[in-house]
Amino acid sequence: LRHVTEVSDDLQVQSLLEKARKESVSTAFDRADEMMQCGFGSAGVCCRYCLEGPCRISPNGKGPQKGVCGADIHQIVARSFLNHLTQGTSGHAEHGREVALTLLEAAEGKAPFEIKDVDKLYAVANDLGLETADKTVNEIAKEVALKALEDFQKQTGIMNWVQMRAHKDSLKKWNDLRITPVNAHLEISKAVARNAMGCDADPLNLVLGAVTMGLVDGYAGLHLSTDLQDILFGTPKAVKAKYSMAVLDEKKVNIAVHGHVPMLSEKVVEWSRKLKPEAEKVGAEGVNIVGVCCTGNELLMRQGVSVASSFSSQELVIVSGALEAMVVDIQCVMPGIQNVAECYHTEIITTLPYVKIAGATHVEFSPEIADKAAEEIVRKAIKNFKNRDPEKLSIPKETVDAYAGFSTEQILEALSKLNADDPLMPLIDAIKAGKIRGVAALVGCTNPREKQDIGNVTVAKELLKNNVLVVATGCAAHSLAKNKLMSPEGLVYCGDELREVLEAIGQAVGLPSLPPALHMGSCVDNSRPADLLTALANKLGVGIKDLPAVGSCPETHSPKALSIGTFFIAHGVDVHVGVNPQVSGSSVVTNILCGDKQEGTVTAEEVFGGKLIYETDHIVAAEKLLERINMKRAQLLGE
Ligand code: NFS
Ligand code: SF4
Repeated sequence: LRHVTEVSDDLQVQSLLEKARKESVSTAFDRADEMMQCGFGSAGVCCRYCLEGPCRISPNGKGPQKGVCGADIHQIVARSFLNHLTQGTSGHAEHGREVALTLLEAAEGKAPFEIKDVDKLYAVANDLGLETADKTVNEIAKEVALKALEDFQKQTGIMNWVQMRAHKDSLKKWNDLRITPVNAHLEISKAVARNAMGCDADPLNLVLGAVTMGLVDGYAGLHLSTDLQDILFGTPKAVKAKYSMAVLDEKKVNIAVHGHVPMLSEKVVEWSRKLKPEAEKVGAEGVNIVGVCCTGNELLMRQGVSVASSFSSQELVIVSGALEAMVVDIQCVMPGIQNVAECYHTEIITTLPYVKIAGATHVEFSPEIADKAAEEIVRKAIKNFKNRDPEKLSIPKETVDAYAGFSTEQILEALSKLNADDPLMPLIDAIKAGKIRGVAALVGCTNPREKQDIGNVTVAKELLKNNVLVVATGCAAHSLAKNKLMSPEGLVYCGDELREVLEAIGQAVGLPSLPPALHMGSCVDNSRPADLLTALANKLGVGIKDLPAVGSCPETHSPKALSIGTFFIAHGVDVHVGVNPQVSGSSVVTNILCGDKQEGTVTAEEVFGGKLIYETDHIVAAEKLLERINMKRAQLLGE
């Protein structure tokens, strides 16, 4: 097993992992050491798509070079890649669909949610081309919800959210390539079908299919979810919150909300406040909600709820011995949490009919019964408080302050203090003058095989030092926050010129400064950086591919990150991944995704203007991203 200092950069995580090991509790970090990674799978060269197989092809040329059906290594790798993308995309599409249904039920008075951001509702309705005059808020909300659901139903045309949100140059490119999605379910189903034995066997065509998945993810997943969640729960505004395992409170009933969709967790927060008197009756001072993964990000952005853990250390929240319940919905929920919970008093509560864990408690959640379910969950946690074992209690001490809540709307509002008529201008001026060299989105996860936080933080610091504006989402944002990159304290890591810009904007809105990294939300909120880039490109009259903008995903574990990354590449944005994307077995697929412009070959860079950069050395990765930023600056500004 790795020494705890090799597992995470976070001292609290290290000490909790030590505790887990002492108590003989298995966690993902240790299982990662015990589980050998299969060389064939790592290269993407094994196929289990039919019962003639499984077939695997050795990239070193030894052994059979074709599967039983005749598929070669490139065809197999391309299908594996499309399969990953389909996985990732379907998660986000389900997320979007669930939110759309909730909005519909809320608008019809069937679910106990209200429209919190009426302005955003009107803005989205207008963008969709809906008539709003003489209609009530609920009538408009219902029409918006139905438009969203069309993106899972229509059989011709293109998705409403693509039409509404895509930059026109990008959309033209996708239409020319005939890869623009019609509806999310149709495309996901088609992707599964084309990947089956005896179907699509053209690596380039399969990769283009993967790009369609990226677009489904980007619009039916990211944009649709963000828009509708903002309408239902409010568009985030700058908010101060606390990070680290130390946000657990010894004196309170602790509930961790884990997963992705904010419907349930928003209600759990509401009921934790309502049931405070009951918590007091069992000797606690109240109920403390802490976030894990992206549900944590959603609550942080809108409610300022503290965040305990990112993905890879989720089990260690339980090892603190201080957690009465962990309530989960979908995605990134390790089955391992149940085994860990059985070693402590924590109750794992699953909530959706299609995401259950053997041994866990199940409290079914659906929008109509949101209040009843949330009340029952909080009551269970309160009841469990008496079972806490003081002997097993170990809550780390220090929390870190961080600012979050930087929706595109919030960023524009801050910029409008510098230029009320044209809020984007101060940003564009700073980019043109080189005070901001470019924009980087630090996104994605933490991965138990990687040393936690170090990749996310190293890449971010290198970019900041070189005056690149950093925005962050997902679990990567968590790494940055814990390392003070989301508070003015972290300004020391910025180049002088970037620091001046951040201070000027911050002071205009009454803060000492903007933080070095702007927290834009959960992974579905990667729509927000995309919106910001679209606005910048429109203002400059160029395509998104022409902007000095990059994405970086140093520590991902999730196929969702690959589909989000592909969404950005389809816009011509270069995307770095620090973890093996499992395509190395095919020189053809690798060249399409990562290759340079080269005559006679088709590469993402040539077609879209951006490529995939796979680099495990964090410093080198940052250098490569800077190089790309400088190249795009040279083309855009003639530098
Ligand atoms: Ni994104 Fe968020 Fe975290 Fe990765 Fe998982 S929680 S949706 S996939 S691990 S950032
Ligand atoms: Fe083998 Fe072809 Fe079947 Fe895959 S689809 S398992 S390569 S025979």
